[in-house]
Amino acid sequence: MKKTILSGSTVTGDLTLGNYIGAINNWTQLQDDYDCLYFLADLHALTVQQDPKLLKERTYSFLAQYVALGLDPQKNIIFAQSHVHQHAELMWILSCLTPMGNLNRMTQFKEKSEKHTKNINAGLFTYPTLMAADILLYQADKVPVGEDQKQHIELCRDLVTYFSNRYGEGILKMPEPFIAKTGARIMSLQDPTKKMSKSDENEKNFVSVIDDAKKIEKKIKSATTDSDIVVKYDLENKPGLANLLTIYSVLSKKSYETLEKEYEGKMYGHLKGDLANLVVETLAPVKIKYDDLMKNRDYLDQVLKQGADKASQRAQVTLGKVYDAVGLVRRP
Ligand code: ATP
Ligand code: LTN
Repeated sequence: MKKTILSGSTVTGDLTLGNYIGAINNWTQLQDDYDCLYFLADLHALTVQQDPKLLKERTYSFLAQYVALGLDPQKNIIFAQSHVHQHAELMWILSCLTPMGNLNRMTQFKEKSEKHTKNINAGLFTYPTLMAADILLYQADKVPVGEDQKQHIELCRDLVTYFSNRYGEGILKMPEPFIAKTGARIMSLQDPTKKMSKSDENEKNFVSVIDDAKKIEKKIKSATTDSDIVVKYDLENKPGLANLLTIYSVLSKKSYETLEKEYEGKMYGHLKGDLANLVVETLAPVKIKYDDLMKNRDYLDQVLKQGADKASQRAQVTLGKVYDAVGLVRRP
């Protein structure tokens, strides 16, 4: 029996190099050896205000980005969260087990409520409980995410313990986070003390996986670095350069040491130029595939339908067990 992997991305903005390196690049590497489910977190997107038309469009766009980045719909179950109603239902049960204190500790909530001061809604606060439902419905063993999601997965693990203590062991499986050693936290290009984020209002801070070559080049070349001239991975003193070296290292599969040697005696500008070329080369085929997929709505709908059918079946098995365990009467 293959182990189960589940992950997803919130449908906001366009996927960035951070999402690719921290998450989706790892998802594609797991698709042959694991039983994988990857979803479009459209319900999560509603925690910040969305234009309804744009959200619909973006859901298709995200699906096309997933597939263009290498997720094969034949090997993985790919689906939209809102197509499987069990997510919201399990969330309710888990909400009744989630202590307010645990949610209060979530750093993402603190950051997002500082950013969206006019829309601090209950959904933004309880979002990690919905994320726990996403994971637990499919009895996932591992959840491949970037560093920023570690705390949410910890909450999910706590909820499994609370649930098992109250209603019995073996109904919900304890998941593990799966966080890559390199690239789990790609930083903003202009401010390397902040995480690269696809909903950043300054687009110079991120490279989107569907940006054109010109944009990519400009953004990488104007990334903030220090005024020194020695190419060395030093996270504390040279965070901007360290970020570029991390991107370089993951995309080229070369170690920091190898890169440092290659750039001995060369200027930062040289490295930036080469990195820009590497990013362009990596993303050019993605953009071609993406444009092609976006012209084929029928195909995208077919992927969504197939994914929703398979995911719903599995989700219902878990939800049935949970409803039973907590004492809800089965519908006669
Ligand atoms: P938003 O700005 O809308 O909050 P985001 O860029 O943080 O979006 P998510 O949808 O929250 O992206 O994340 C999707 C996946 O990408 C998650 O597994 C997350 O951990 C990972 N991820 C997000 N940003 C980064 C980053 N800068 N470096 C590495 N991984 C990241
Ligand atoms: N919260 C995640 C997206 C997400 C997720 C999940 C990731 C929602 N549900 C379940 C892994 C497993 C984020 O990246 N913002």
